Amino acid sequence: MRGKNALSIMGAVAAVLAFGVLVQAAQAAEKQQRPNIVWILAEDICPDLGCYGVNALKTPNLDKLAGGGIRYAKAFTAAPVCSTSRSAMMTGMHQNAIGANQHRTSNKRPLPGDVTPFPLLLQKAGYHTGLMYSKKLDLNFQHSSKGLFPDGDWSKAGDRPFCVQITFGNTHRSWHHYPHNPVDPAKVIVPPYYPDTPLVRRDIANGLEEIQKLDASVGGVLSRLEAEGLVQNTLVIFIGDHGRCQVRGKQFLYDSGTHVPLILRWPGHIEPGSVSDELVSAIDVTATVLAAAGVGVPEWMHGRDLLDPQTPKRQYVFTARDKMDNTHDAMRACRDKQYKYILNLMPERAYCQLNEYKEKQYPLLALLNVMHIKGELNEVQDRFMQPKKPPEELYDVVADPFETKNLAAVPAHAAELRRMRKVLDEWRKSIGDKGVTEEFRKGGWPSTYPTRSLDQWEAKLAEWTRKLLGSAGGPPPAKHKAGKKKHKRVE
Ligand SMILES: [Ca+2]
Repeated sequence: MRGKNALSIMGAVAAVLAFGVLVQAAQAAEKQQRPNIVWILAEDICPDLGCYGVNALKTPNLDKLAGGGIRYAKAFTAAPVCSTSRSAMMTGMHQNAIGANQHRTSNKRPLPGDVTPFPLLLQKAGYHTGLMYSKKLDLNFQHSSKGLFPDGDWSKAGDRPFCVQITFGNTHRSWHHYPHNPVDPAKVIVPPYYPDTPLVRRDIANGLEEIQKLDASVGGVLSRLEAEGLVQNTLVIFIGDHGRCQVRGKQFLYDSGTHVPLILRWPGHIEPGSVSDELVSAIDVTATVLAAAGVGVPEWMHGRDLLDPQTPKRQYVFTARDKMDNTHDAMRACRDKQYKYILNLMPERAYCQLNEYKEKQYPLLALLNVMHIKGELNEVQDRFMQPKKPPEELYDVVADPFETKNLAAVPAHAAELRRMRKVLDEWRKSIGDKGVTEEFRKGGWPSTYPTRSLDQWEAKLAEWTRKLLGSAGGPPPAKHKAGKKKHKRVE
């Protein structure tokens, strides 16, 4: 009996061990199948890439990435500036719903309720989460960067699937000219709200040259994935953190401030060379990442899984702007495929009220101020330089992609105005938008406008002209240290 019992116990132990091995093998296989995620964020860019039809520059690496996956033609960030947009992407939530809507707020608060940054959800599911190339997070809520991304480079992931976030910062101001890889200023598109001058063309060309540099940096990451045999099981995401850092772009709710490139590549899951015309919010990328990792999209999340055909597509995207540095202003917007409606909650302030960052960084702001004060701008160009804003703006973004004809007061568009106004109002209620307090309305940097005298703006303009065009207004100086350096490969 004793021998028989011992045999049965040994048999049971062997069965348990065998079962354990099977479970481990199944878990290992599941881990193997879960994709790695490489989420690349580019600072301050609109879809100014070759694959988006822009011919003035060359972006072979991003074009190739799009050719291997899907390119979204109508992707928008939830906010037009770093910290609020990044807070929204980090949680998959509109920033006003989580108290993260004031850019670079000093009294950061914890996230409300169940809202959890996506890296923590991935960590629970066994993911390595790391920041690479840049440590930038820029979030408006309490967090610890070590807690969100403790693990660093993907080479340290071991047998875990990894999710790394990479920010490439060179498309942020200041922009430089790269003589070894130039963009011809004659080929750039000058929006009708800027005067067409050599300074304007040079500044736009410099921005595109920075995008070419960014393209090479992205190429470094893609080459490394190829060299390490990781392409097949990696979801690569490329997105802008908001629109371009230019007058009437970043900080505003026009497409130039919120329309971004978005490319996803995931072999076997996304048809190569796809182009989507659906409306997408950057917070949808967060949901897509969690779904791809097998975590699932939390119920509290505003974002939707882009790769789930069962999820209803968006009819509208919503964007919001509040404090920028210490410039107090507030705007809300909704956009469908044809119309954009902007609600200016502080119409009493100028679009170009004081913002120290922009006055230091934007050559065109000096040019526009000088020409405005001298009365040299046309009506479209001068509208952004007015001392007040209209309370509402409505644009037909198909007929008027540069958003220059405000239709809010045009009777023929009254029905669309009512519709968009209602949609925005319902959205604001649904996210608990607190709007503007009287204290906020009166606060911030002085709102007097113009912010400087003509003499002061002319001195600034002369300085920018010297920097961008050379002292004689001739060709730009062919010296910039970055132009001599090889692009740093991401290791
Ligand atoms: Ca940014």
